[in-house]
Amino acid sequence: MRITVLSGGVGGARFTRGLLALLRDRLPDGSGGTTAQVTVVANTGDDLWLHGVRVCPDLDTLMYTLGDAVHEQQGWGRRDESRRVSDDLAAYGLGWDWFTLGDLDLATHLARTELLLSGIPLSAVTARLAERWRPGVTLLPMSDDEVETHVETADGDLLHFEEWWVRHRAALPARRFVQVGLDTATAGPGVLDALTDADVVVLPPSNPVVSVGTILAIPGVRDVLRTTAAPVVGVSPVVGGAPVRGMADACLTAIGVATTADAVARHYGRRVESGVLDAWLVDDVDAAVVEPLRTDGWAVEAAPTLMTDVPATAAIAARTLALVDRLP
Ligand code: GDP
Ligand code: FO1
Ligand code: CA
Repeated sequence: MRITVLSGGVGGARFTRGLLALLRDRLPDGSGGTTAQVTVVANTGDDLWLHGVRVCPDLDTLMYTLGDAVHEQQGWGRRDESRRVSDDLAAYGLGWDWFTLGDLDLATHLARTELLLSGIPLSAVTARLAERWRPGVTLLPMSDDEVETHVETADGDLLHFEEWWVRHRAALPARRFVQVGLDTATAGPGVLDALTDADVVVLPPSNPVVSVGTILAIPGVRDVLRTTAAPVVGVSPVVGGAPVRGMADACLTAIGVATTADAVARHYGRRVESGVLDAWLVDDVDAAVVEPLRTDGWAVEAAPTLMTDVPATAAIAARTLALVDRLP
């Protein structure tokens, strides 16, 4: 079975970790792995140059989470991290005091930068770094071109997404999101094929605007997603009218979408209309939206969707895949 996941960082990585656990149980290959092949198409819109190194937050959260090296509570960066280099850079008045590059994390950025500067594209660099972490998936950047999400604030400033998200905690009202570089970007190697050749495509509980939305904006992705023979199923990142973590509500508000499990579904849209989804999983607390969505033709189910640990997430992944069986 070939499964393709469109992912941001923490939400998509944790979902994918549970999906792999499920597949190892259901489709074991005898070595603790699975006969299923999972491909993750990762958002690279958060990426930035800092101190001369290329930082790829969502690729690194996926690589560290699936490689069992992530700082679990933070959801980003490495376990057992230190910040000696970052603190010493501050002594030179360099860097941002609100954005810390840990010492171990810095090794990843130095390795990636060295390989990029040698002329290797991000997709091949990612595959090289992933050899060390063995994430158990094929990890594909959405593009080998730099496409950085910027936020246009109400007073017209254009901030890099990370500054808006981390420094300002998304508290500055955003007028719109701008993907700088999109006009000359192409989908990364293997990305469109991963959607065409999949048996199932999953939109995990990632940020619908700056994670999945960014990937969908890459030329060709939305079109291929709308036409692939694979069913496309999604999981709501909004539970009880709020994001489970982070500030996706500020992102949704910026694009005029309510922070509810059904508004996000309708924002993605059904493939039989002009959208990208065939089915949607909401949390039990949002069970009230099931009937109205079904009345509008949606295949939708309610289930527990809090990824409290790997077994719980494996159960969520099972309910997500089960949506396929209910499709007409
Ligand atoms: P980021 O790039 O690190 O922000 O991570 P993603 O974009 O992949 O995912 C962030 C989204 O995951 C947020 O909008 C959260 O609401 C959602 N999320 C995180 N944990 C959970 C969970 O346990 N259950 C559900 N349903 N959504 C979650
Ligand atoms: N998030 C923070 O809230 N504070 C930080 O200092 C920070 C540093 C950082 C360094 C490398 C990296 O890959 C991610 C980092 N993040 C930090 C998380 C980052 O903002 C998130 O991973 C996503 O970009 C949010 O979608
Ligand atoms: Ca992210």
